[in-house]
Amino acid sequence: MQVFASAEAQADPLALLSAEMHEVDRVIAHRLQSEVALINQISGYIVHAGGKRFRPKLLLLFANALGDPGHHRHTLAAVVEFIHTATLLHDDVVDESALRRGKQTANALFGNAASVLVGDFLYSRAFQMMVSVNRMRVLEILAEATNVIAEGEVLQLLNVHDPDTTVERYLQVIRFKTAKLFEASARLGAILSDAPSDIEEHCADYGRAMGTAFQLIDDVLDYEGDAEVLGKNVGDDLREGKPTLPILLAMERSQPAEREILRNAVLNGEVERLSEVIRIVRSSGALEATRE
Ligand code: GRG
Repeated sequence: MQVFASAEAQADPLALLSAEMHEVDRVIAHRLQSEVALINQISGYIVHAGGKRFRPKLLLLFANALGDPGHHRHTLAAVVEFIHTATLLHDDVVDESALRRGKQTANALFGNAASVLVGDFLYSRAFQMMVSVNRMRVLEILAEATNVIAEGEVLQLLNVHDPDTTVERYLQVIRFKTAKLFEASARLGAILSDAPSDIEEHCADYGRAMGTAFQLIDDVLDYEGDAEVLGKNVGDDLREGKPTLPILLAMERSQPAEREILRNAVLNGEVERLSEVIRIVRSSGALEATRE
């Protein structure tokens, strides 16, 4: 079977995407609604806090490119954004983060309990919506993806404060916690288009590679000044004791004295010598190596 993109999608995929994202935002606003005012307040706050909507866009790009004939893609695009947002709410509680998307986190504003519970609301609302699409394969993909995301977070817990962790373990964490939802989003675009399995696998591979690169860049930005633009503070991961790829590569490349400073930074989390750590990571060439 050959897969054809619609003439519209071939002509200008990005223009089509921006029009479609209005529709996705409409679905998001509609499906956020709850009878409980506090849920509306918190979910409205986080969903409209300026997220980039990467995962819905990825799903729509593949659905359009492969000629999805139906109308479920807007629902599923909203579903992947809800799942993503639920994970962010939970993650900010786990990490005790104060900033997200350049604004105060929901946990900082509304407290941990409300944040976790609204995350549960968004996740279960996403579940209702995916069931309404009435395709078992869609359910399988999203159920597996959320399962793997949660596993990734638990694996990360095991990595935190462990300076002896390996690059392989770090890569597994980011494939699980970040790349899996990118992979699922791209794959769903193919599934909605009834693409043959080899095309579906190519889409999934692309999504996984993009998600992995995305998280690597996110981690690199932790050591660079412009991270503040993204609402992160330089050194956030380090303060949480997360040994990310730049740190692991810098350790491999450093002399014993500098390696000891990096090890202590990961072990203790609270980084008194942050500027020194940043200098070591930068001068080791680890950031450039991460980009490769
Ligand atoms: C609720 C199913 C469920 C699981 C909870 C806490 C947790 C398990 C998972 C957290 C996973 C996580 C936070 C991964 C990091 C993903 C990441 C790179 C987030 C930032 O993505 P952007 O930049 O965010 O796309 P915006 O703000 O643009 O939406």
